[in-house]
Amino acid sequence: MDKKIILSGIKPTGIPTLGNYIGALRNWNLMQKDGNYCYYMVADLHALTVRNDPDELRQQTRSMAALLIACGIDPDRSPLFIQSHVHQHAELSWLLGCVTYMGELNRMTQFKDKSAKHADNINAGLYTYPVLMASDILIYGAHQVPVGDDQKQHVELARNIAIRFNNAFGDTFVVPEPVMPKFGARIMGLQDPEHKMSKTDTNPNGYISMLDDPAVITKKFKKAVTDCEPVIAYAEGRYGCNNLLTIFCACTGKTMDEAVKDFEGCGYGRLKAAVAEAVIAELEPVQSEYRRIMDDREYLDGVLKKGAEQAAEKAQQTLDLAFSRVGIR
Ligand code: AQP
Repeated sequence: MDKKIILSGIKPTGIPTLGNYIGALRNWNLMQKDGNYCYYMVADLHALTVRNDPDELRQQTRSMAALLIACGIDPDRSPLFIQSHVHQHAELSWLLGCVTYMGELNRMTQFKDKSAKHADNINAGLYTYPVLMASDILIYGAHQVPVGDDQKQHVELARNIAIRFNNAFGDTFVVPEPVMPKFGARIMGLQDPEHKMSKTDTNPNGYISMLDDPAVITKKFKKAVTDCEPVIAYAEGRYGCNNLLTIFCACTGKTMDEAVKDFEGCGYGRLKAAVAEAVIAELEPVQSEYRRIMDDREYLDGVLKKGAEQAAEKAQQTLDLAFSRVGIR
């Protein structure tokens, strides 16, 4: 298999959820093991598109970096950095914004969703955030971007921007592709299983945080919304049940057929307890590794400093090329 350059990022808008973990984080770890060259980023600039508390953002940014390492990212092999520490992202974003059409940004479903959710703060950053995300990807020459289903549209926009820029100014950017997990590209909320699980859900029972303790996880699954059908099955329109089965498969490695068979003749109580157990077993080692890393301030600072230096070296090369292509340098 060809070795690829991969870029992965996550916004430090809160503690990541089980959705972030299944849809993204745990796959990031696997991708670096295939001999690919991976860049891992905590996207703090993206976190500013909704109102934020400065102290919380600082704390959540570090905490996110520690969680990424706890999920298996090896900073000795792959640069792990904070987005704002590599100033080149924001600079390239300006160039890319000049080849992005408003019509394209108007179509972004996440902008529509977030505008509805934050009607009192529909800022320009929220609107142009997919351009900054294109910059995050293109600046490293990433071939692949592992994402959950909700971010696929943004990676497709990055592709279009790269192709348009290359056509206008000559070969400059690698055209990236989104990579989605086989299972769990969209984990749904536990209280509203027709919408994706989100770390900024105002109802904490709607999501499993990666740092929830076992008792809380069990309680949240117990309260999960299902339906009145008597049989546990994976079927059209059975959002809550489908979601629990998907989480079960993602955490146990079972196929959907095997999972459905496991719960033949069982009620939702049994399914919910089994899903909770599988999730607790999956998250427990990550949680204890996280606590260990957070206790070692010097180590984490060192990792992030080195990661930013490595990332900036590559980012500057791409930025210089892009600037010279458009006639600025
Ligand atoms: N529910 C989900 N199921 C599967 N994958 C998901 N991802 C997010 N939610 C789910 C994937 O996680 C990666 C990092 O996402 P992000 O935090 O940078 O942004 P997001 O997609 O906006 O995630 P949230 O949790 O919904 O954050 P907030 O609440 O701040 O907007 C991405 O690859 C994403 O696809």
